[in-house]
Amino acid sequence: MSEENKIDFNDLQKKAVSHPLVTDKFTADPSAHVFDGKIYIYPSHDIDAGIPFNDNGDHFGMRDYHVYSMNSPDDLKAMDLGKILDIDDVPWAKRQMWAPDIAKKDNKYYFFFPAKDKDDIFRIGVATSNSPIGPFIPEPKYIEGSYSIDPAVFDDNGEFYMYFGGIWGGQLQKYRKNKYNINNDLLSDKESAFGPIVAKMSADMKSFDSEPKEILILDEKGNPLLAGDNKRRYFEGPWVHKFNNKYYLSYSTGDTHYICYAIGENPLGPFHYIGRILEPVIGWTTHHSICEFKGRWFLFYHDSSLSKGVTHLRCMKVVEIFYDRNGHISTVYPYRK
Ligand code: FUB
Repeated sequence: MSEENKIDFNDLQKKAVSHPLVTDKFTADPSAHVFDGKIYIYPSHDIDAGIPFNDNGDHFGMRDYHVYSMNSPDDLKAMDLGKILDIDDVPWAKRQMWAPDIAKKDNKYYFFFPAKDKDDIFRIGVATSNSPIGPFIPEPKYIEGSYSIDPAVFDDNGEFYMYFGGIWGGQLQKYRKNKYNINNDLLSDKESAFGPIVAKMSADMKSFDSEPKEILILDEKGNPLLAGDNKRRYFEGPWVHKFNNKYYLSYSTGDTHYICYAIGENPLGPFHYIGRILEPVIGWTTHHSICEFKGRWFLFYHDSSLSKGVTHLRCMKVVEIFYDRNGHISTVYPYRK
């Protein structure tokens, strides 16, 4: 949905299946986790950096991160527990702190975040804390071999995998087999689409233990989704969770504005495309995480309803999701008819 001027936002609020969890700041890309029985959310902190819209996403000029908590996803708001990281504290980062994630290992918390380095190349950094609310101390350098955006770190029984990557502004199209070339670009419609990249994390969670590898997402015939299949192919915002012993990879389709998912037997893939989790929201981007709380499952996502449709001023929301007997997730329609 991008016809911002034609939308009746009051009517939309009435029809929305969920409401902004935070109203005094703009928040987006919520990564939700349960630590010690409590929900913690790590979103992007959207600001108006005064930069006009372009396809590189330069208008997403974020400079810091806050952490939020909820006692229950049924609560109507999330509590701001304060700032946990500022771009001025990260020696390698120049601009654009985009969608982050966090992982807990051995009672330490590792906060992962993308930002552009001094050469305007997206990299992924890590900051460490003894508490989910910080203070987080950033490493002086970005994770070696990291690139592009949207890190999501999945804990598979003590083995940690980072999924990352996004095309267009996320720069993934500039890479082939982990190598950057400024002349590389988007693939033609009949080529296999870019997949998210996965790397196993080392024991100290500050480096990759394996060469990053591209994940395959297969269609119903077992063929890779094609780059021209915009309604199903990967664009950005990967998230992996496990349900009934299967791995679910969910992601945004970017320019077609869906959150879709695929199921696999292995955290490294391949994954088989299943369908949509979330239909388009108000605003250009859609980005999510999935989190289990007390036996129920929740989709954390965002839309631009709080800013009345401004693409880069978003608000995070949460809605319960349900699986059918085949383990398929029912599609969420964010606004009732
Ligand atoms: O928030 C900036 C970017 O917008 C994220 O990294 C993408 O996933 C999209 O939500």
